[in-house]
Amino acid sequence: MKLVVVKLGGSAITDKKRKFTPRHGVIRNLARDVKKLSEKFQLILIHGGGSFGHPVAREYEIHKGLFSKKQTLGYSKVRYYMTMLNQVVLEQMIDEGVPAVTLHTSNITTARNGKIASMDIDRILRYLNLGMVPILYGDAVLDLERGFCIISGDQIVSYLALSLKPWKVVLGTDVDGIYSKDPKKDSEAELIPVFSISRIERIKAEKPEIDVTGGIIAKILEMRKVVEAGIPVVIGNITVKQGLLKLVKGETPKYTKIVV
Ligand code: IP8
Repeated sequence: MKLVVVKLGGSAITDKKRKFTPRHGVIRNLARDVKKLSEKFQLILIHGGGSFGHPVAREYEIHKGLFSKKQTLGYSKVRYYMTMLNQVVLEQMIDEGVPAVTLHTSNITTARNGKIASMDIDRILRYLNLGMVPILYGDAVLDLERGFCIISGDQIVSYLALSLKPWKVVLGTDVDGIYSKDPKKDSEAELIPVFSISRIERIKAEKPEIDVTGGIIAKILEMRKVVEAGIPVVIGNITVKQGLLKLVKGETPKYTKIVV
């Protein structure tokens, strides 16, 4: 079976404008797609933080590393709210009959200077080999230099992709792909069907204020090594019905393929 690494973006699975608000309908549809896909593909799911992880990480500046004792409560809170979001995702998967299993990122990952230093990939592979669907998520993790930090879902995606060489990487979000301008603010924004990482400076998308892991620009840069390794990376809308299903199968007319 072909392996597909899938990111369920925080902007798709949560309402980013309302703290701690999952988009239940979207998650349910995603679980249905995952159920169908799991019959043909091996899948690893990684979800983002959305309005669960980011506001708390930002409030306590967890992404900047440990510099004040007060942040330790913030670390606890990030972990708490991310587990809460993960439970919502996991519950829908299980309800749809997907044998999903969460590997809490923080428990299998160590970072160094804000980057993944090590991850227990063997554990992920063992679940895959049992025919299960591992789920990880962007999380607060221990950092060998900074005490702790935030590891984005995109970092996990690229780390796993480089280690496991999947057939495809699918980045699911709440818009059709990468645009010439911010599609939520500018009606003249045009979808870019093939986006070359070397032209990154051309993107006009503004960095969303609430995203501690750097928004779309960080996302694209994180994928550089993945596309350089020859692994196809596509980004598209998973908030529409069968959005994920079609993106994985390559049946969607609107999406962005990221190239070197
Ligand atoms: O939403 C970050 O993951 P992302 C998760 O994939 C936290 O950037 C805890 C903010």
